[in-house]
Amino acid sequence: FYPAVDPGQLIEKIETYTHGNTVEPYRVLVLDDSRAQAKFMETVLKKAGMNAHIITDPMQIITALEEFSPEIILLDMYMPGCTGMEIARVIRQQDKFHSVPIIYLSAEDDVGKQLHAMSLGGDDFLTKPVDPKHLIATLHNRGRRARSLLALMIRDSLTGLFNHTHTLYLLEQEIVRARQKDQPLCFAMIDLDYFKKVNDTFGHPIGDRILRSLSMFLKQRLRKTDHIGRYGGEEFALILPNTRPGDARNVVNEIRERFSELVQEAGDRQFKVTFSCGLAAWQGDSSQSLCERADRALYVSKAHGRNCVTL
Ligand code: GH3
Ligand code: MG
Ligand code: MG
Ligand code: MG
Repeated sequence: FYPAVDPGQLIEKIETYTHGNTVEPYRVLVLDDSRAQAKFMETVLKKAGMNAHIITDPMQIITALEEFSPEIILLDMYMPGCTGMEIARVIRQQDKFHSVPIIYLSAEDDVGKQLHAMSLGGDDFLTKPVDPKHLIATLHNRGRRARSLLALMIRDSLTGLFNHTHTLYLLEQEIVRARQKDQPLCFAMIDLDYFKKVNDTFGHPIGDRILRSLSMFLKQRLRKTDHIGRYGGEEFALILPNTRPGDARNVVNEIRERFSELVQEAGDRQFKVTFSCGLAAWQGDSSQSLCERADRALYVSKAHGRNCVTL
């Protein structure tokens, strides 16, 4: 059935359906042992503006996950040597792909078997022959939802900065990149000074407002390629790729000074807030060791009277 349909005829319908959206193409991994069907799927997905990666051998799944990092997975149910359900289980075992949408695509029309397959980690079941419009609509909906969930998962809700987990993930990534490109990398830990007193004196909502304003302040003053995370309560982490230690110190020091001069307001009361910073340059060590060195430098800044940067 599949190869008999001219994918060219589908373009118009699909384009109407996707409203010519200009979202970043969804990365869709397709596993189907039938080369003809896989090829057909590839054509349909590409016409719909998706980034399709096709495999026909189930043994390639691990490599494909690793290298392609799909956002959605389309799985055939019956293949020689294994079933789609077994593949779904392998995918679900990996933390990183725990919530990636898996859509079965099969000629299996026994509802009991379909439900069983879905109970083993699938999110949808589309019966072949599938209407391409239906397929593309399903992929768009699943993809959009997966992306918005992911965006929520990696951010801190108060400040909109990256959360602790994602900050550490980014640090790992940047260490890999710094090693590959043989570039410098700096990591900074920022901790607001006497913040408990700020809360006690002016109230928690004012404290929250200051956390948000420091976040904005950091965003405005750092480069697009830098990463800013809320490491903990009143602690922030800065990842500064391709930055030499001396330059990092100058930048952070200037931010520290400007921030310390901002006049904060609580009703008719005015006050100032400062932060301390510990900075560490990557020395080929692990992310954990880099964090520990930044943390120790932060401790030194606190011991030296706060409102300063230690490298
Ligand atoms: P130091 O200069 O030694 O860092 O003193 P500190 O008071 O900042 O340090 P401490 O760790 O004792 O207290 C941190 C305070 O930060 C505790 C808490 O009141 C405040 N804090 C942590 N998270 C939040 C938050 O989400 N909102 C607000 N308003 N305050 C927070
Ligand atoms: Mg098959
Ligand atoms: Mg603290
Ligand atoms: Mg503090």
